[in-house]
Amino acid sequence: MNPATDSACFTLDFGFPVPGAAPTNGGWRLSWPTCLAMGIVNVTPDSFSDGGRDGEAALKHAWQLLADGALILDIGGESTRPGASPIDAATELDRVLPVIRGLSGSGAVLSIDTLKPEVADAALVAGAHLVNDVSGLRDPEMRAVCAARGAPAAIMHMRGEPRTMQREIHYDDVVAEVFGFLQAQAALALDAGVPGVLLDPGIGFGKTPAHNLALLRALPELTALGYPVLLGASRKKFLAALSGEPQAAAHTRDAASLAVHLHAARCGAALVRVHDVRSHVLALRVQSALEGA
Ligand code: HH2
Repeated sequence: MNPATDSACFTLDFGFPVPGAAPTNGGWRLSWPTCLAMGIVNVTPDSFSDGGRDGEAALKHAWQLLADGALILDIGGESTRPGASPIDAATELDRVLPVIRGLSGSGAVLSIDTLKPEVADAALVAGAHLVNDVSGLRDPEMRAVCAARGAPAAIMHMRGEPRTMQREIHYDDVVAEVFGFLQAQAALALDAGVPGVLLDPGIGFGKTPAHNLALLRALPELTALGYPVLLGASRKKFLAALSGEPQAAAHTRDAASLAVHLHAARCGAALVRVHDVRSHVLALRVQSALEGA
């Protein structure tokens, strides 16, 4: 199947029942026909575009994103913006668990955005359905948690760690290195028993604007690998320069984000991770109609 041109059907496998998923031999499968939105729910004081949200505000925001048409909500308690300092697992759990518990049983598909296996594990027990790991399941313990709980994972490429990732960035061949890493990590995860994976090139994570552009232009090569692809460019800094307004604040970058995400959808991406769900859902529907999907 070539998701860029066929009437695509994206799938993600789970080891337990998930809202909207159908039973398969030994598991449950979530299927969707065209690129859809993963809504960002940051429960952080310091996220780069929408920090400052406490649990109650995050829950309200999450309900709005669902009403706006998000397929999945991605809930995060630790900012991974360039230069961000790490926090401990207890603090992260204090932030995300009330939101996950508040949404559990609501019919929403929930992703936990974390680097820590212990946070992923507690979030899955509390009602999350999949793990979004910006370090790409490099920690074998993270693969073990996902496998043991039957949770699929989003594998993202990041060079280094958030605190230092934008320093001295060098790749010999960014496309080959990033896509090669994702393919290798997908194989490791599936071998470890993780039921399904999404691949994400990690826009802005240890990459210059030129690296981001190269990866975006090469997206058809990533979708051709056959795994569902997730892309997150929402409000990221490189968009300000690309759109000719280098000083533009993060919350004014939604139009630029939409342009990148429509490109991703045309290249066969399965999901786009976005702040402004409503605009993306409407634009993706129009794009599908234009393509006759
Ligand atoms: N980007 C961010 C966080 N998590 N996960 C995936 N899979 N892909 C991404 O591109 C990605 C991600 C950073 O964005 P945001 O959540 O808005 O900011 P912060 O990390 O400051 O909370």
